[in-house]
Amino acid sequence: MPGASRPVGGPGLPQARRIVSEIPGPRSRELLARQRTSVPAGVGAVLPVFVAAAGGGVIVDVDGNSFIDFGSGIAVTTVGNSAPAVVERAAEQLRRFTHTCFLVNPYESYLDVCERLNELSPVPGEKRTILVNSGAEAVENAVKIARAATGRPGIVVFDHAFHGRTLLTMSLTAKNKPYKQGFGPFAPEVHRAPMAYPYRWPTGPADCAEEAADALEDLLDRQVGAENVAAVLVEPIQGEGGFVVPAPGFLPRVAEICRARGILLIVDEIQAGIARTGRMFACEYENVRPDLITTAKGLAGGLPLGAVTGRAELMDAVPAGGLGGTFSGNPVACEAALGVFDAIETGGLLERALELGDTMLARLAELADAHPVVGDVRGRGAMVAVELVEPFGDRVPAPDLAARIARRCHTDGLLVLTAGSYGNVLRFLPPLSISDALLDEGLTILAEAVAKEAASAAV
Ligand code: PLZ
Repeated sequence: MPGASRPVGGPGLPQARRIVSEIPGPRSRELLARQRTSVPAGVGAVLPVFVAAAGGGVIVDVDGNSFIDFGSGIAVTTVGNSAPAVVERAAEQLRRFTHTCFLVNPYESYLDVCERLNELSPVPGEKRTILVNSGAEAVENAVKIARAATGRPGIVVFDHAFHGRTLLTMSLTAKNKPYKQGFGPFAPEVHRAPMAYPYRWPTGPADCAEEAADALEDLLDRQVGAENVAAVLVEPIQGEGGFVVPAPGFLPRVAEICRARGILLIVDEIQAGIARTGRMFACEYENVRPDLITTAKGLAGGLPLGAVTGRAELMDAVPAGGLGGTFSGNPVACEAALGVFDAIETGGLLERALELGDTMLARLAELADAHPVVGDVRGRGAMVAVELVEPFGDRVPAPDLAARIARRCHTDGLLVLTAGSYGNVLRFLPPLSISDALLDEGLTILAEAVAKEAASAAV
């Protein structure tokens, strides 16, 4: 950034959109050229501007452009980038000690994070939590624990699911390209059931929950054999799959189906959890009480931390030495997570997520009324999306239109992300620290981009 070699982020950054160069700008282009010769081509970037500072509701790049942030680093900086509560605690910890390895010498902040997650999570009864480094590692550990506790191998997942990029979690993920193509053979004992996706359910939304649950029962009882299944793993709102909110009643029926067969229910809250939807955990919306919950992303305000929280008797089924990792539950990340919990509580961030959601859903509903290409508007709290379809036709996915709208938003100074099995979903995940003014401005930029691109799509 010209004239400022060490910019400071956080809420003190000027909260304004400002575009001063082409996007990406000259300095970002230089860095991109370096990236091409130093980083493999398989690592992509949604908006390839290099970041100088971020905070509140903006991301400032190395050319001095300031973007409104509707992405939060994919639902990670929920409490804001460089949020003061996170920075202060993490910085103090950096000066005390950076690492001991919890398996070698434990430290108290790890326990504090586990106790908070045990208190807050809707898992019933006595609970335990293990900390890890990432979302994928949390899912891997949840599956290990479920298998050890039940003595069964099978895992059932859903269409449109995303659970990570490691061998097991990529096998659990639904979408072939870009996540799986060329990376097989995949982990065995993974079975897939239809997701209760109201907008795309063949018989319409009314019977979606019941019919999808019946299909799960059929898979368990007639194909796999329930006695071979350790766990059903489900996202309470599908993230990468396109912010699919399961038809109401589906998740409670999945829980019932599992309970009746001694199958564990693992809810993957990695994208939807930690205040994002206006509840600490998105499965609370349907009063679902999972056996195991995975969290990551928003948990430590940007530092790498994941967790599995579960019923004590399941978590304790693995003998000492069976779980762990060198960096797992790093003390700086633990302090950051404690800062996140404080920020959520003292900042009233659950309510703020609901407010942001109300504003977004209202504006997006207007957009859907005005433009038939906006086929569906859905989400909860600050986790909201629109699904784009061709102007003529029956819900034909429009991925090119989604990409064009996203690109127009980017050049106009609004960071939005795409998602969905068909690549036709625009998703909105603003940090909960965004101001009303920036949220409003972002939604106006989006509305203009949709209007312009929808007009050219209809020609
Ligand atoms: N489970 C529900 O959303 C990560 C992926 C970004 P990690 N989603 C963002 C990308 O393209 O790799 C995710 C998720 C759900 C698991 C994960 C995996 O979490 O921290 O990326 O491993």
